Amino acid sequence: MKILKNPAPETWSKKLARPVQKSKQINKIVKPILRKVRRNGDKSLLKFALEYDHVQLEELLVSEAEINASKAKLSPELIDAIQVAKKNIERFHKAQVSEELVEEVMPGVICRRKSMPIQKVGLYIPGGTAPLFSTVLMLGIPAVIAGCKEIVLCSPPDRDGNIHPAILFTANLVGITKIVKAGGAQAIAAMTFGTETVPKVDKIFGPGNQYVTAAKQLATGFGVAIDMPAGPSEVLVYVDDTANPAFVAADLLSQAEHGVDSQVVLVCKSKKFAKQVLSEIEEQVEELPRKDIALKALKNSVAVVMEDQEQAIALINDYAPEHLIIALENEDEVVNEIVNAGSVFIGDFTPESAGDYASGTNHTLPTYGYARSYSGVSLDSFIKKITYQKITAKGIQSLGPTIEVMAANELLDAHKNAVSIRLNYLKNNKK
Ligand code: HSO
Ligand code: ZN
Repeated sequence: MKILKNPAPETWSKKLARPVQKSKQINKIVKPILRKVRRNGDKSLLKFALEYDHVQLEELLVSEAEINASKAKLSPELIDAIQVAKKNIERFHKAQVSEELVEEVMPGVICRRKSMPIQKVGLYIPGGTAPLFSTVLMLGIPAVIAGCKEIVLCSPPDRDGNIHPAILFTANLVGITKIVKAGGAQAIAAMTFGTETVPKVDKIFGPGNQYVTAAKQLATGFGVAIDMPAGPSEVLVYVDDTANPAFVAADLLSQAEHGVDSQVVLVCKSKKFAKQVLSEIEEQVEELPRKDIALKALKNSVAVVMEDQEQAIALINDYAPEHLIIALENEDEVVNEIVNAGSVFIGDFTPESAGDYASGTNHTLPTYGYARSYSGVSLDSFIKKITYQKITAKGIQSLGPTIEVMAANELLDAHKNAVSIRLNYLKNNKK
């Protein structure tokens, strides 16, 4: 991890560049997968399971017996932990439910707006090196609260044809019953086009490797929405010398262990503090089972010594981190200046891990600078809003002339007539 001192604004985008993704080559592999699943449905899913997951599946759908057996495979403390996390995440996401909005904008002109669940959603949960059962909570809970009619979860099977029991247990706990053994781009293809087993969905959620990400992006070309464009995970930690270097190092490493292409950024006020953090990292990384991954991620990472607070805030807003940890003497004041970040963690005792697992906020967040324009997943991601209007006879009489004059000036006479015909009717049918 390099240390930069007071870098000039024009150098920020280059010096804090995220690792680039080679999407062209990936699309070359992913497009045929989409095509095959579209054409051959379940048959291709079974073939891809053999090719990529090295397992000959009998059934794509997880059986009730498998779901029921999952609990016994987990320790009681893990079951308790999942339940505590579920409660907090449920509470915070239930609080996001919004009331129907009704506004009589003029006498007799009533406008309403109401939330409607997206009817069919697909959740992708990666398998592989880390079974992300926490993501089942983060996506499944808001989907259920929103009232989505169909929720399907896809996750890759292991070599024995099983999905990790913690994923199955958590899915069942939140109320998801349709779980499919399918991973990678083929799972995304199945949810995009539908197969005999997998329903075609309206929106696809969830993290994944570059193939999954590319497939999700391609799915948008077939009318399927996605949660957000995804890139590797990242954290930016902004601290002063009052912070605890060991805490800071632990936070940076918690994000670095996610993947070799993760990026972590330290912004602090003195070189002395930066050095303390770096030596803490060196010590702590030795103990990590995912040390090799973390070390590679640290190569993409930087420590920035920024003496001027205003400059530091400008750099953070420019970078737009997925996760932002702030531990400063005047942290509340600085937090108010942040305009671009996925999720903000405030104070010495608020590690990013809290939001990753159990505090209640969602951990599916915009990476790669998308925090400038995207929100993280929340209840809103699973609903759309329908507007309604009802205009009375009195209402159209007062609003009608406004519409007529606007339509005439846009040279859209049929629009104008739709109003005039009614106004004339009312004039001729006065009681
Ligand atoms: N930090 C990850 C979420 C996660 N962490 C899941 C642990 N499990 C992406 O924001
Ligand atoms: Zn994490």
